[in-house]
Amino acid sequence: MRFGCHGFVFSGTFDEAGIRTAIEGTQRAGFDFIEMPLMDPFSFDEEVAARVLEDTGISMTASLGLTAATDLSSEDPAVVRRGEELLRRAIDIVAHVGGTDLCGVIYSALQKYYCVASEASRENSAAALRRLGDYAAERDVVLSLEIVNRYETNIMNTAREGMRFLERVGHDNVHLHLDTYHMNIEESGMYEPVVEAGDRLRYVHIGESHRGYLGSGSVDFGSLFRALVTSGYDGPVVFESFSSTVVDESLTKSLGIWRNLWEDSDDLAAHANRFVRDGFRSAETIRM
Ligand code: FUD
Repeated sequence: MRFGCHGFVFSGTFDEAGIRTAIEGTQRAGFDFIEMPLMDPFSFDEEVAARVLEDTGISMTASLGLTAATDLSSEDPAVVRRGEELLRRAIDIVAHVGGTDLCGVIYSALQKYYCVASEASRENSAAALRRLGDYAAERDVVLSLEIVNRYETNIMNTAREGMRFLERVGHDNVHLHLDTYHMNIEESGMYEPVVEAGDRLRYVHIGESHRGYLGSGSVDFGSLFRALVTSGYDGPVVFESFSSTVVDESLTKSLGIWRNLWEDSDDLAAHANRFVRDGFRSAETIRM
């Protein structure tokens, strides 16, 4: 199992200084890799990232949430085209730094919708993901669709709905990404969704119910760790947390990050690294 940390734990900006801050912080906390948020991949300097990754011995995955202007599930073909262009750029960055995964809300905008997703929306998103699945596979990058709660997409909110959407996509390079923060809102428990996703589960986010310190909220991590160990999951596991201390213009608004849940990124991340590794170790011991 590989353990990683989301870049927003350390920085809200990803210019040269922000990239360095995020990667070095991730290394200091003891993680194996960083999940780099690529909300604006066109302004991201992959040469800088490659250099800092090499210096620190840390590897990189990436994630993003699309916006209304790049929504793959839009009924406007021009918007879908812009979304595909942005995602191809993100895939190129991941491939350039030798990464293997791009995940997140890469099938719709990361925002509240005010209507049920139409058949055309679902179909546009699925068709675009089939094309992107090919593009990513040619570059040895795997795509995973993050299941988020009802206030952040209208395409799917549970692992079961995610599996149905994957069937529609029908591409073996497009998988599921589960996140405990969202599961805690939408699922009936932490165990079943992992079983339902089976071998299509490729990426896991570990986040608390309030997105702060692990263990200080209401997420049942014990069941989640047991489910992952029992199912033989061996993909990336990433700590994700948000506080008003670290601000990204668009994400802060779309995720409603108004509260200050922590100020010390180093302490938060080191605690999370221990929490997740210990959690998996005890789940493995129980299994033996
Ligand atoms: C959004 C979320 C995140 C998001 C990612 C983008 O609620 O959970 O995982 O997709 O932070 O980098």
